[in-house]
Amino acid sequence: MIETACGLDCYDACKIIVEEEAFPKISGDKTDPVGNGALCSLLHKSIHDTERIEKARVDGKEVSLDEAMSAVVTAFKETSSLLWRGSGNMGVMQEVSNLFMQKIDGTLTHGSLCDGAGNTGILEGRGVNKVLPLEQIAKAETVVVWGRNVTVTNAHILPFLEGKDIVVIDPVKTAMAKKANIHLQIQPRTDYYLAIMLSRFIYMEDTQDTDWLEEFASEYEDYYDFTQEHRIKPILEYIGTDLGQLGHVLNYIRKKKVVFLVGAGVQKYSTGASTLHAIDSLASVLGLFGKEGCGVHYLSDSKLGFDNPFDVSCKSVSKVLTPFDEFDTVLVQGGNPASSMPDSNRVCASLEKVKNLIYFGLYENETSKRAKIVIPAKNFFEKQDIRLSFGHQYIHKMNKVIDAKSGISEYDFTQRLFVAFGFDGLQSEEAYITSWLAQCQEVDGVYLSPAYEAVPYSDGFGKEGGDEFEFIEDYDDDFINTKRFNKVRTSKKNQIIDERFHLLTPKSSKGLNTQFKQDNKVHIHPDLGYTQGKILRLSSEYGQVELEIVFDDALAKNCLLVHASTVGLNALTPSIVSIEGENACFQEVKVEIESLA
Ligand SMILES: Nc1nc2c(c(=O)[nH]1)N[C@H]1C(S)=C(S)[C@@H](COP(=O)(O)OP(=O)(O)OC[C@H]3O[C@@H](n4cnc5c(=O)[nH]c(N)nc54)[C@H](O)[C@@H]3O)O[C@H]1N2
Ligand SMILES: Nc1nc2c(c(=O)[nH]1)N[C@H]1C(S)=C(S)[C@@H](COP(=O)(O)OP(=O)(O)OC[C@H]3O[C@@H](n4cnc5c(=O)[nH]c(N)nc54)[C@H](O)[C@@H]3O)O[C@H]1N2
Ligand SMILES: [Mo]
Repeated sequence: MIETACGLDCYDACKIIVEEEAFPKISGDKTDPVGNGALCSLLHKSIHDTERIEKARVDGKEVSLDEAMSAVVTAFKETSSLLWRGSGNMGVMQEVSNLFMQKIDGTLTHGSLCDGAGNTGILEGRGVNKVLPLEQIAKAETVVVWGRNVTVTNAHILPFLEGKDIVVIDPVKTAMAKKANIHLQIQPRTDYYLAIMLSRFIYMEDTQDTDWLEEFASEYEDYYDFTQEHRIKPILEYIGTDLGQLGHVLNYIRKKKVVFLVGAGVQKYSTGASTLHAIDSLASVLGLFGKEGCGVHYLSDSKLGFDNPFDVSCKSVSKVLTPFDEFDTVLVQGGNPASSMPDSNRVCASLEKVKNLIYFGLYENETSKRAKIVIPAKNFFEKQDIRLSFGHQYIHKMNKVIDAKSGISEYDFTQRLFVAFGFDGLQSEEAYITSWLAQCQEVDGVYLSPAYEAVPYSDGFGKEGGDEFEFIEDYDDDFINTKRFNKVRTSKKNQIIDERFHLLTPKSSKGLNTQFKQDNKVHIHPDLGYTQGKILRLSSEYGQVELEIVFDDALAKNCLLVHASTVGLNALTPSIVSIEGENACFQEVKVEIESLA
């Protein structure tokens, strides 16, 4: 039996068991508290349905790995080099290549395409972003699923939600919303206001957790004052809800054990940090931190508590607005920026100007097509690694299951560069793996994050504990200003031919970001006068894409939904970063539509 873990970028990070020689047959581990023995279709896809890059390439010509690696060495002798790393493999060894970048005085990236805005909002309130253990979620009475599409992106959490009252807050009637006790189908980008309004009503009816607040968040009266600066009637209208609905929600969250499961969906906006800070502030008013069965579960800092041997001090540029063309050599490792970054037209033009674009990955994609040098990677069954998780405290050693037919691991890639440049200081692969594991808490043969606490924040907030929770006290946006988006152009013969829609870009059940299965559809409400199956042109101030129409009554009439895995989608999305947290703002855009043919 060989044990390993799934390296795909997901909350669940499941344990995998492979019988000796039985690969590609794999199974889950029934004793795994997270995966409970089940494995998802994406993991199976990653083994069975993908075409791997088998051969290295230079200038479009297939070459041996040695030849391609000498082209890489030459490329890194240029004056300026950048490493842009994606999240194709979540193993910690992905970062070993930082050590080489430091040696050549190269550049890395900062900021995030994923959870960075929300993470910053959490740090503002709590000081550290600790994971809420799944075992606490299991003890809740009510779970509020807030901008997370659990059945698609986090399916292994479902057993922990069984038998609970469920409130879903999502502009889309998701599968979970259909089963929930309440679904608040709010307008996109209004979660900050919703959290403020709920806090305000809790104060108004005097059901805040005063004992807890006195001890852990004593500025709560200032926060009450802040919530009162928000006018109730226009804001409820703007959110798309009313007092009656919010009264129902309060019945499920007042004086109960409540967990908020917050997803990436609420924070793909310039204001994403404030949204998480406001949601945490609401949780504090309810006294949900540091207690059994309560808390806020978001994408947590999986490296919290570790001393990371791959932490380096390098120059860095934005991960979201990366100026690729300012570098002679760009290494894209484990990512597909030509498709996954916002504003693809800008990104692709910039990538095309790079003298030496190196793509180091598993599959052909929009980035590999543009690369001068292509290096095939090994997948996570073909190398050893350590898997941390942003969704839970369990840590798995990823053991090698099979020998790769081709490709090179990140460690071997880095080691070859160290040798070619005559650098020293790289330890053995084994030494790094051991150093990560040695830092874990080990309980009955199970590894846990060094930062794991059964009930996080029970000693207060901040890095050392003992600090108080800091409430949100300002907001860099004005909901009235956001109306600049809502320019509706006149319709011909009462038919709406051109309106400005919100663009929702959630994850797809069939793909993992841009991997495996790409999509070509746009979801739209059936009552808008369009025809299913026809082609719709979507345009924003950044670009255009043409997609096939699918009717979807889970959407409000002013929203379009295009899965994040759709080719061409990010031509529409903006080159801006969030006000705080240096995050991409994929949904901070409105689009016009036009039916073709
Ligand atoms: N199958 C599959 N699973 C995945 C991935 C994948 O590509 N495919 N990707 C993985 C990765 S990288 C990540 S980061 C996670 C992300 O997983 P999630 O946190 O679930 O994020 P999303 O799927 O982007 O969006 C979640 C929900 O947010 C809703 N939403 C959109 N805008 C708003 C809003 O303004 N307010 C509110 N309240 N809700 C809103 C969407 O309708 C959607 O239901 O999933 C991981 N798991
Ligand atoms: N519009 C819109 N865009 C989005 C999002 C959205 O919600 N909406 N979501 C964003 C989010 S949350 C994320 S996390 C990003 C993800 O965006 P990226 O980080 O670019 O991830 P992927 O598109 O999945 O590309 C991963 C690539 O990694 C390679 N790979 C896999 N395993 C390995 C390995 O072991 N070694 C190496 N060297 N390569 C490997 C594969 O070839 C694959 O093509 O996308 C973002 N883009
Ligand atoms: Mo992500």
